Amino acid sequence: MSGLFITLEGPEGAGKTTNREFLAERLRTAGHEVLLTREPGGTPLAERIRELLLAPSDEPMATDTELLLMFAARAQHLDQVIRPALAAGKVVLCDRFTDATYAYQGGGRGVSEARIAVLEDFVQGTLRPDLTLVFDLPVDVGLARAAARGRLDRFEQEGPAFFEAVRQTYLRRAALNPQRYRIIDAGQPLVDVQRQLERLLPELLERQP
Ligand code: Z5A
Repeated sequence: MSGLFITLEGPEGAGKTTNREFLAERLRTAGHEVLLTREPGGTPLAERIRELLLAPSDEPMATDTELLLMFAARAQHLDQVIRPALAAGKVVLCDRFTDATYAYQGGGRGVSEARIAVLEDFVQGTLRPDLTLVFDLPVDVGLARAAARGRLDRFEQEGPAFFEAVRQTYLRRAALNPQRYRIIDAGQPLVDVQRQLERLLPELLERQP
């Protein structure tokens, strides 16, 4: 694979969606072909799985069903979008990936890391992101931002303890592998968050294929 695989992660309302266009634009300006995508989703079929995952429902979704649907959507996304783009030498900028599974299904729902790792190896083989930006912010700030947007999806209906576990899982994973992760202080005003991203750009560009 000759491209570069960058993932954007973080708890609820951290600003990944707000900032991904900003990053993509900067990378394009520097002359690189950027593919912007997201999980769960990124292909028509995977977006249909996303709808199943996010829609509130009277029938509780079993934890293993949720876990397997995440990886089913990911398998499709990898096959149709991510691997071909990396093979073509593109920069793939992906809003959430398998770190979200460790954070939400692992930290949040209590699935063991070992169980997730089995599926990660099965679906991804050896493919891992080259760089992961973790947009970090206090849970109450993120939840207030999400609530201000209106109707809550199935995950957003969880309580603060769930999101605190999600946040701590991201921070722990980042601390264990500082080579791959960069923490962005996403609790700051947007202009300051983007200043932090600007400062990271030379490093991102250095890693370019
Ligand atoms: N999920 C999972 O469980 N397991 C997995 O493996 C994967 C995902 C891949 C959908 O993800 C859900 O899937 C997600 C985890 C689960 N559920 N949750 N929760 P998603 O990424 O599509 O949904 P999301 O995390 O809910 O995205 P989000 O809440 O939209 O967060 P965001 O993209 O990081 O934030 P945003 O939309 O850019 O910003 C939120 C609001 O804050 C918005 O009104 C902005 O204008 C505002 N904002 C952004 N930055 C700032 C600053 N700096 N100051 C003030 N206001 C700001």
